[in-house]
Amino acid sequence: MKMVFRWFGEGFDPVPLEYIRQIPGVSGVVPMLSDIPAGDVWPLERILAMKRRVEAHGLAMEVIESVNVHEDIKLGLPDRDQYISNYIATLENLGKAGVKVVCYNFMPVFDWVRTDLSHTLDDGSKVLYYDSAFVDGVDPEAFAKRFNAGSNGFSLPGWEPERLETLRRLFEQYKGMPEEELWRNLEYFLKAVIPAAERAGIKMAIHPDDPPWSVFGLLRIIKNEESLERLVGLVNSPSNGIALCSGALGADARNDIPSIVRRFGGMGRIPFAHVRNVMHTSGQGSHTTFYDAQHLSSMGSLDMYEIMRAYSDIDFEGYIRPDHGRMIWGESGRPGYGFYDRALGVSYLLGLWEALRKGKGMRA
Ligand SMILES: [Mn+2]
Repeated sequence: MKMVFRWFGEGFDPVPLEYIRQIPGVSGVVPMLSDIPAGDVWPLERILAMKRRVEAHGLAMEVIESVNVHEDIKLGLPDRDQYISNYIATLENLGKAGVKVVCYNFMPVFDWVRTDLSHTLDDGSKVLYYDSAFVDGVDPEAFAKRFNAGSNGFSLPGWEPERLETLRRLFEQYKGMPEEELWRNLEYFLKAVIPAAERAGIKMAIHPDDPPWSVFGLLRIIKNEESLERLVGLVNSPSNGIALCSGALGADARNDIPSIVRRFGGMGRIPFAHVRNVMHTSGQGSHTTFYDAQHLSSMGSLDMYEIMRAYSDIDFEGYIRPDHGRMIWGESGRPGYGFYDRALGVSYLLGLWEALRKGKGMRA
């Protein structure tokens, strides 16, 4: 297992590489070229420059998150072939730079969705919070404005201001699309991209939809064990994998994360893991609320020991990172990506890992 840490790149992340290097046990960062729009090719020189910068800080750059999929690919529009060939060119360049895993998602229009980016807990810390009442029946454009207003000046993946202008058009385009059509568009994309990923020595890792249910009437298809089973079957290759996010899937209490880890990790289809907790604050049903909690089992609804035990049982050799952290200790930064709480998450996960490995008579 290799512990890594999300980093949005120079000028896009207030957390300096110097700080990340000081977190005990972190061997690399998971960066992206944040200024390149979805659909454009990532130039090799830019990738290599980022890699040099990361490595100059004693960190590795073997996982990229995210190379975003252009909406026209998800919509299955005629110009998707051009965007797919651009995607392949990006994978080739990333492969040349030694990248091993590329995380992506196939969520229409938006990346992850929360309704409050700065919800205060009893201890004064701020968390990402979701309340279905603010999503159901609310105009998405007004919602997006409210969302960005609470993001401390940072634009969030999938919610960039320039995308908001086309929001209404995108909603029109997805209107009435059956689930099966989105699945067909995903299959078309993977059948083209996975062979190229194999040649480039890259494992593609799909991030589950977050939350794993429909929002604003938009389709969400990567949401449970059944959909992951279908996903890995679309193209039978180790390069067609999953970025298993315990928090994204765990927002739905019906998802048994340790069992999913054992099943797909045991098949070698989890090259990358996001391990974080989530607190269900309502019954699951017509009105759902949750927040992205502290990493500890005792602070959320997921049993993190059992999740890490599942990774230990399959002798997980992939990359792992903490995920959405709280804002604590006076920090202000990118919502969900504060430095301190994610660093605490790293220490906790590594502590669980050491105990589990040594309990099995193995090295941590
Ligand atoms: Mn995640």
